[in-house]
Amino acid sequence: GPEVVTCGEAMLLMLAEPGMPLERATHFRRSVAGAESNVAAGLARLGHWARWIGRVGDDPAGEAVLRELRADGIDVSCAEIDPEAPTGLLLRDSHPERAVDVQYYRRGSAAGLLSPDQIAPEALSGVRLVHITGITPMLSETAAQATRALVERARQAGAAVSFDPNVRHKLGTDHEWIRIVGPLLREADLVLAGEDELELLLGGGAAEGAKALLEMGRARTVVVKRRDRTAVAHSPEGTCEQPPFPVRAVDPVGAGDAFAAGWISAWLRGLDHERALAEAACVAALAVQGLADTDGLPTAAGRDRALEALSRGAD
Ligand code: KDG
Repeated sequence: GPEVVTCGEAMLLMLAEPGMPLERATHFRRSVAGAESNVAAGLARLGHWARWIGRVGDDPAGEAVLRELRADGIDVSCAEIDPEAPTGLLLRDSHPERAVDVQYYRRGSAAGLLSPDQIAPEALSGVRLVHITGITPMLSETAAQATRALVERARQAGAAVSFDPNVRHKLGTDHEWIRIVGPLLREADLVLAGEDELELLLGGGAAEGAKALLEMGRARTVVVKRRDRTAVAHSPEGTCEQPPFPVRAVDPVGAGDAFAAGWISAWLRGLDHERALAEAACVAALAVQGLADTDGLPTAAGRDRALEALSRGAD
């Protein structure tokens, strides 16, 4: 059975040719977007059995999304095709430095019709970790219920819960993020969050927020991705830091998902925090060198090779 289960919205991605602003772009490449399916793709590429749960529409976009996820080695056996609503679409441009222009066409999409019914206990049997992000509960009330059901089922299955807030301001107001996603953050065993996200969801500084989460007794590790791009792992054993690897970024979108996949893979293999952070930073550094969200994701051998080369470069 799968080692990891994740759940969210996978969308058809139309990616403008590099450097072109969205309103000027005429050539688009079709790919797939979605934070949770990106993490599943990262884990699958690294050699893990990863299952993605979600809904797409009964349309060519949905068919293309499922085919690409399958081709990426993701287990989509618990994904469903919804007869009522269309597959979500994401249009974006691609710039190494400038902020990326992301346009969602996802309101009323099939993913929002996700409900707790789709979270069958069998879908989680034997899994070691369930990965959730703040995006899914922000899609709709039933998707929020499904996310909470997933956490509950993870506990019943004895699986750990990892959580990335993935705050997307286009999906809700600050208040909605705090109200809907804040409680999920406090339910996670492993947290991977941006400095700004912890500030928003917990109030106050991110390091203090991380310590507060550990003191609540649920979280065992809180990884903070700081504004200066250093990643810091906080745990009851202490803290450990990883600066970013200096690489030339082609497209920064998907870096956080790649980081999460790298971290989770290391966790599944029982590695220590220092090594886990280095692997996560390495997978992220490789991901930003590719265009679409998942293009640059490495195999396990590719990660090990790159980590060796990057570490040598850092000496
Ligand atoms: O993490 C990358 C995602 O932002 C992208 O793939 C789309 O899931 C997405 C979202 O909601 O922004």
